[in-house]
Amino acid sequence: MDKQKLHELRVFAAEIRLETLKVIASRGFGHVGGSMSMADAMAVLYGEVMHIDPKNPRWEDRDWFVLSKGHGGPVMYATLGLKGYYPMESAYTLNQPNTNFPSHTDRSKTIGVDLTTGSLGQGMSEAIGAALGSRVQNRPSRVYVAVGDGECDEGQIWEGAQFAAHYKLDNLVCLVDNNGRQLDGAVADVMSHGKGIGAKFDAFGWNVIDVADGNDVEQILGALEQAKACKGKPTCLILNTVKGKGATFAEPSGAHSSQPTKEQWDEAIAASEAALAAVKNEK
Ligand SMILES: Cc1ncc(C[n+]2csc(CCOP(=O)(O)OP(=O)(O)O)c2C)c(N)n1
Repeated sequence: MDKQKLHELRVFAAEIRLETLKVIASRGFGHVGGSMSMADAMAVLYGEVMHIDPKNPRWEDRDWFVLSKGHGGPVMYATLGLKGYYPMESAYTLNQPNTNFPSHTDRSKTIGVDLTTGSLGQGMSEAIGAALGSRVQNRPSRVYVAVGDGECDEGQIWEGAQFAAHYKLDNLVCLVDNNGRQLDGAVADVMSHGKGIGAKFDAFGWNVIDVADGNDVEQILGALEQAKACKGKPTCLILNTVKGKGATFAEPSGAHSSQPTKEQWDEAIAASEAALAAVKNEK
């Protein structure tokens, strides 16, 4: 794999982490955990894999991204801002009155958000509709949907999984943010997934790829390339990630949402800036 490209993607992921923190810090509290775990996948999707045009966000032949775990809005706002969909600073109004950056992603408010989410499970169905619609209209668009492992408790995920396999939607990729935690504890304690989420998607007829380190851009990129080559079935990536990855106050506990003190915010942002500088210096 192209070393320079991987380096760029690592830098982009570190930038996304820093901006995600800044976006949430502007409000003082929010969904740090499930935003930070997704930063690397966002970097690979928006930095390399997806066909998009930030100057023409509703370009009809674009690839689509649906953050079905819509509470991770800040990581999406960081990514889109860094890609130039809007000035990054405008997202420092997270969840404030009249903002275009609500805590959960909303296509009617934020430039570059393809579909509205927040009620867990629904984004999967929306993404499937987009993938089927794209095929019916003979468009080249591929659709990427990110779901949480806690979100996979929703029956709607599995109705969608059955539908997508039946219609052989090979233009659909579901990325499971398998960080092991949901709102009020470990996924295994709240509602265990038996033989695992990957085994379930496999049973529904999907192509399943386990990404051992879902915070490693090289592994994510390799898996997304495999997904593109798979014909006749949708692909599911199990991204084994760390909730809160890179946030000094959230990573140790894997907290779902956080309201740190000013000192904790300052410490986290300084650490994230240092991490970005270190990645930039890597060969
Ligand atoms: C239908 C529905 N039920 C409950 C919620 C409240 N809720 C928001 S996030 C969350 C936990 C999600 O856990 P997971 O999917 O693992 O997200 P992650 O750990 O990746 O942030 C819950 C229960 C919701 N948004 N929608």
